This record gives sequence, C-alpha cells and structure tokens, in this order.
Amino acid sequence: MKSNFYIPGLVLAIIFIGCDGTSDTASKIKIGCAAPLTGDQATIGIDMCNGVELAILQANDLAAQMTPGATGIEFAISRQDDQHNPAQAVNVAKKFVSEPAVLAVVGHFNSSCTKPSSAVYNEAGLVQITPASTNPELSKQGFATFFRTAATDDVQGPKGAVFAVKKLGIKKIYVIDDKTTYGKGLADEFEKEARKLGAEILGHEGITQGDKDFTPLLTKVKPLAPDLIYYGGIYPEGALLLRQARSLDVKAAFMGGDGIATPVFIKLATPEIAEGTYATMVGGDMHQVPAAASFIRDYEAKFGVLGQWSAYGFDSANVLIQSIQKAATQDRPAVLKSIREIPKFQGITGDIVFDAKGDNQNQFIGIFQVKNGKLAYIGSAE
Ligand code: ABU
Repeated sequence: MKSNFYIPGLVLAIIFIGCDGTSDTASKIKIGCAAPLTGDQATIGIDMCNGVELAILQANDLAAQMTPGATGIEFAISRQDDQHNPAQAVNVAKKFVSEPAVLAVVGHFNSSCTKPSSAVYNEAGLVQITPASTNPELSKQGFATFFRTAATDDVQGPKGAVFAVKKLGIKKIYVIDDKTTYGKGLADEFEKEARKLGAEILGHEGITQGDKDFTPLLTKVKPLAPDLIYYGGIYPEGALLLRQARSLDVKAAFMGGDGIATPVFIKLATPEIAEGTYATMVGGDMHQVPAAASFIRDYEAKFGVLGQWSAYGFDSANVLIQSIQKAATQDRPAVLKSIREIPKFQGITGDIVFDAKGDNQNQFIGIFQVKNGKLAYIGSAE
C-alpha cells in the first residue's frame, strides 16, 4: 500500500471573525466531489454532490454557532465533472491532487472512473470515499486511501438473483450489460448466483454506453421468451432498452441494480413503461428513516426534490468532515490516519464501519419496485 504524499506547511484554514461580525476568510479546506455533472448521467452526479454540499454547509453553520466570534475550520466544496469518462476522471483526480487545500474527495460515481483515479489519489495520499462505485475489484487494489460506503456488487448481484429466482419464481433469464466495470461485473455476479439457484440463463450480451438502438438484440431475445431481462448498467441505456423491449412486445419482467434505481430512470422510460421494474439499491427508502427527516427537509429547501444518491454523498462527506476535524494537523496523512481511527460512523443511510480494505462492513441491499410511477421500497434483500 502506498501513501506517501505530504503537503509541508499546509495551513489550517481559519476564519477570523472580527468584533463587528464581518468575516475575513483566509482560506478554506476543500472537499472535492467528483462525478458526472454534465451529460446523460448528470442527474445522479449532481444529486450526489448536492448531498456533499449540504454536509459542508451544515458543518460550517455548526462551527459558527459553537464558536461565535472565535476561530473554526471552514469547509468548501470543489465540484469536478468527470463526465463518466475514465480519462477525464484521471484529469479530475490530478487537479484535486495539485490543489493543497483539497484534503479529501467524495467520488467518483462510476466504478470505471473510480478505478483509474484511485491510483492517482493513492500516489498522492489523498483520501477518497466513493458513495456509489460498487465494483468489488476497486478495494482489492491495495490502496490505503480508498474508502467506500456503498455495498459491493458481489453482494448486490447475488442478492438480486435470490430475490428474482426465489421470491419472484423467475425461471428463464436473459442478461444484458453495458460492458462497463460496473455493469458487466454486476451482471456476471447476478448470473452466477441465478444459475446456482437453478434458473436458466438464455443468453448474456453486452451493449455499448451511448448507443440508442437496441432493437437488433431485443429481436433476438424476444423468441426466447424470457421471464426476466436482467440489466447491469446505468439508467440512460436501461430506460431505452426497456422502452424498445416493450415496443417489440417483449413481455419479460425487467430488473437491474443501483444504476437504474433512480426516479430519472422512470422519467426516461416513462412511468407507464417503467411500472413493475425491479431494482436493487445500496440502501433503503430514506423517507422511512426517522434520522434522515431533517436531512431531507434541509436538502429539499436548498436543492429541490431529494435525489436517490444525495444521502450517500451526505454521509460520505460527513465521514470526511469528522476525520478532518479530528485530525490533529490539517494535512493529508493526518486525515488518512484519522479516518482509519473512526470505529463506527452512524450515518443516515446506516452504520459505516470500514474494513482494512476500505470497504463498508455494512453491506445492506434493498429492493425497490416501480409502483404508480414511483420507486417503492419493498424491503431488505435476503
Ligand atoms: N453502483 C452504481 C453505479 C456506479 C458504478 O458502480 O459504476
């Protein structure tokens, strides 16, 4: 494991508040947020970074209330758009690394972006927490700076398969993935478990992100009459795939993972067509969590309707804020040491306890279904 970057003399960001109440911000500690912020996956990236920003605003407010007229750490967010492009993700990581005020990063969203960027962060000793990248290989790279709050796809895929085969009684499945680190990894894990449980896998094909016409593949799928199409990928292609399947009168149920578990999938597919779709998610329904009520109220007052990934960004940012506040000195190695020393963080999405690889020991997976045009939480996956 490598973690040898040190910023000599990086100064603790201090706000000097004068007797007249005016504030002179010398500098701020920055928490990066890296995600797709433009393009077809922008909604989930913006949702995630909005959660990060709310955590930062609340930490700043609390510090100001606790130490009126005194000094305290002030945080700021630096949002960077990786466009769900691995090369751009590396550029973003290098930008964060080059800026000494950035003490930690929430990101990236996509596993295919987190993978190459995690090497850059590790080389620089800059702590990274991904709230969303679920590919299990990410934490096997041996990077000391890598942390993740989300469950992994070697749990999500099999739990989805158990639900489909044992709970829904699905017998014949066609598997499709988007050939990304996330999509293929998740679909492979789902398929492996579904086979073990006795389901027949009629085929497994890959599509390409950005493609718009899936009718040749679906025309091949239709005569096989699957009970279920399982899709490993993200909502833009997932929604198109489902719409085109229904245009061809493919009647199979449709299921995917956390890449489609978002209201924007329903909007793109249309509520009528999305109705009945199943999706696993790395958490439950935030509206049913009493501890999340004030978060949802504050979030919606500032940003509008709560996004599916906002609470996960919020919790990840709060882990970092706590680590930075507890660090004796405000440099990157101290933040890394501090985050390793947190025994348990009680987040609104659940408890976060990091193992030696940086994965969350809490591997909760929830099941959602589109009902009446909305994502309805069915319960915890077995
Ligand atoms: N886990 C949801 C999609 C993000 C990713 O892992 O690529």
